[in-house]
Amino acid sequence: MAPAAQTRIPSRHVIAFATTSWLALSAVAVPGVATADSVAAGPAAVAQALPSGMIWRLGDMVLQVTALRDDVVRVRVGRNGSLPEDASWAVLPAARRASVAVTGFSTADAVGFSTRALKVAVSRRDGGVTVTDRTGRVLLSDLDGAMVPDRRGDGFTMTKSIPDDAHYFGLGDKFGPLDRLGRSFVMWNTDSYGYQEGQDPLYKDIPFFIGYTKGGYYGMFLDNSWRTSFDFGKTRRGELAIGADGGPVDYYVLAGPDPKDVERAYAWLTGTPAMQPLWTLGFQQSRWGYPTEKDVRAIVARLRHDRIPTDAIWLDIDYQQHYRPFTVDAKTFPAFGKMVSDFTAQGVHTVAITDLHIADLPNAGYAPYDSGMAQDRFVKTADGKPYVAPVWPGPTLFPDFTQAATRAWWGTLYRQFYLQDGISGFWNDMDEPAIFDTPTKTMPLDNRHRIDEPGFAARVASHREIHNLYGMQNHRATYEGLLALKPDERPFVMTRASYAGGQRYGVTWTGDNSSTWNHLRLTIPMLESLGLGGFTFSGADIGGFAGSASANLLTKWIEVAMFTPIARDHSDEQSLPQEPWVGGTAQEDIRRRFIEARYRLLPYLYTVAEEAARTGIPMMRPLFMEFPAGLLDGTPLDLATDSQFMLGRALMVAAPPSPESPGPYSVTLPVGGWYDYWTGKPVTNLKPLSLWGAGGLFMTLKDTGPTAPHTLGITPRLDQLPVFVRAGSIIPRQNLVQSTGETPAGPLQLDVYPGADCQGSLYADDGHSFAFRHGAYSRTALSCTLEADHGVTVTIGRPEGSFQPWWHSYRIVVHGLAHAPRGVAGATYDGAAGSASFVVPANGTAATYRLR
Ligand code: MIG
Repeated sequence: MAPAAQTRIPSRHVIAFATTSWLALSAVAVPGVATADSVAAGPAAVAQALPSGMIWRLGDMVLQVTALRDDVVRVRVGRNGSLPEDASWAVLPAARRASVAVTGFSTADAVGFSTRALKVAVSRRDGGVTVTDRTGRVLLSDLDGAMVPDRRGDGFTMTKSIPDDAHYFGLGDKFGPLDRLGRSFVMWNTDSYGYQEGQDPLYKDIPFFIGYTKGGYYGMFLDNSWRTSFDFGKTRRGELAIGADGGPVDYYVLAGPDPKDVERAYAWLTGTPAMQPLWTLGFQQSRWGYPTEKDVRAIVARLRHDRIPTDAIWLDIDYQQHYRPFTVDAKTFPAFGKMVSDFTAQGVHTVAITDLHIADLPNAGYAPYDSGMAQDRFVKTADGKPYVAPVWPGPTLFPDFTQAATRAWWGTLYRQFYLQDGISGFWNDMDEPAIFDTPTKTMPLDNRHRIDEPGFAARVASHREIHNLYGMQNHRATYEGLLALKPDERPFVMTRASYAGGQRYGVTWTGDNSSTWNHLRLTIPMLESLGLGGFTFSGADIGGFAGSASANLLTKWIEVAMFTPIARDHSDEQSLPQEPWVGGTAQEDIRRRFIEARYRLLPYLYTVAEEAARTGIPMMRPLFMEFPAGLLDGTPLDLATDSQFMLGRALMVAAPPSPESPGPYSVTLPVGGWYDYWTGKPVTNLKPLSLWGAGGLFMTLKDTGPTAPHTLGITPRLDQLPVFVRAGSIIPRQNLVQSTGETPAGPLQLDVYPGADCQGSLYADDGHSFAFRHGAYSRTALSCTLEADHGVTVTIGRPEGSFQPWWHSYRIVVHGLAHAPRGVAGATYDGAAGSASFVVPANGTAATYRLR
């Protein structure tokens, strides 16, 4: 669905354009610079060779290609003889300024350069850019006309070729299959209550995708905040059309070919996700429609009474006076601060919603209005008046978050809640921004935002440019405001809208999903896609927001969600109750068991979370990220199943592809061997992998050896969720606690699943401060070796870092043992489980244990 303003110009016009304007070029040799093409002949020439790339002048168009690193190139196109403003809300300044030396080349057809990982060729004929990797694999290649100017406006469309075997992943919170091939998407942050499959656009703008072709992966990030569109061969087969209503042609190509390298490079460009406090990995309970303090207290009391491990209770707009942010309704919440501290005493953190809606309330003593007005902090209309529109509080003003001073002012509004009342985290909703009573659901496009941001000229920008950034800057203002108030605490802020790079400010969720089985199913690719775009700390409302979940749906949803990064049960004001006990004790028992499973897994979850925050590799991963070799010919495994996902390197969750169906399904088991997470036993009864297409069975993999993926037949049960452990993993676990604030009793458990390349990691820190940045963490490398005599050697490395974790001993449980092992004193063998366990001290030294 391409917006009208960016109609693609037919290619005959492109050719006409090329033969008129582009012929009139002249070569400009720059003294002192090793010119890639100083003797350029032909219609187009390098105007300037840079040590890290080149600049072309093509009539009034300018094309700059720069190598920021060997594996990251940036392409910019400007008009009217100049390049666009070199500024970004997403890309970190240090990344934008980075450069690496290139080697220029010149042929009869093209000029360009290569780095150690990439080659960029600009066609002499039409300026088309082709990016190739080291092996000659074409990653992105312009179809005729590098960047086709849309003469009807300020927009552009670029068209790149789609290789026959291509697939595309990413773009954030889109709601459909993981593979974007054959679909098109619009980036325009939109309040989308009760959205359904295929509905687009949704809440966030993350214009970054990972492409697959010829056995490898690469990344492409279009840094343009305007309304943009991505058409992956939907309108025209074989054509990837990327367009925008305005703003710069400014994009980055990330070499890969390993998808983890792409993720690391994207994090280098746009930042790693903000490390979250440990408690945010616990179970969180929320609802719109806990109308009084009494109701909220009753929910917390029941959670504790029913022994549902819980770390957070959320307060939606109900607690506010007339829905005015930063107020409390003293009638319905008479002892607000006391309530929060009572919850804290029970190990329950309070998270409060604080929408950006500053009520238009002159002379009423509403401090956010008074100080905001006095300081001129609000977005203006085209004719320069503060813009007022209806949202929750009624007539509302909108903070001008693209100004540093406005963000600083916004941050001060949290003082009472954060410093006095003891609220642990905040929720920024409606920041697309959503506006009531207007068909566009948002502000007039000519509203005026003031930009005050390093790299950008101080200028006034239209809402067209700022719309997709507004939520990100709201999120940032809150994050930075909390940091200013408590500089050594990791802020917890969840936003609904954002833009690329917003992961630096924390958490997001998938908005107003619905209580349907299809939503549960598609939550998996949606969260995976958010993770690919940096937003690894994401969740979907457990049970669904709009509508009412059946007891079975809620149960299955809790099961799956316990293996996703943020696990929050939330529902609409109109929905039937959706807490873990709804539907009776049989259901509650199943749900509790899964919530407990998550709490036992916390040492692993936290280790994976820290890895994500340090490297950018998401917690929740498509199979292709761990098994890039894919199917026979390299095809991503996820095409065979997008209801399976990896949580970290070691765990694979195989949610049912049709969760409402009682029918059996098959799970794809990638190469290497698997254990059942629940029993600890090796998975047997594997079958050769059969691939099904639209027309039925189209291929059965004949190779049944260990180098081929297999399938396993599953008969679904309400009380079970298949989870598998990759052979060659060590998973840290702990004894059950009711909240992350509680210290587990007994040793830390290391579950060893022997197999090839056996490894694991164990990370801990204080769970809430930034002391880990200065060495106050503990990271232990774990490994195991499967010996020729079927013995197993387990090695625990010497912990790195100065933090003293809570455990003093390890219980090592080695799975997959056919016989009682010898070699370790005091080991007990469980013949039925096929596992041996023994307890050893955790005394800060390295140790090796040999089981024979
Ligand atoms: O207009 O605050 O997505 O989670 O419960 C609805 C009330 C506003 C939308 C959020 C939802 C939240 C609700 N909000």
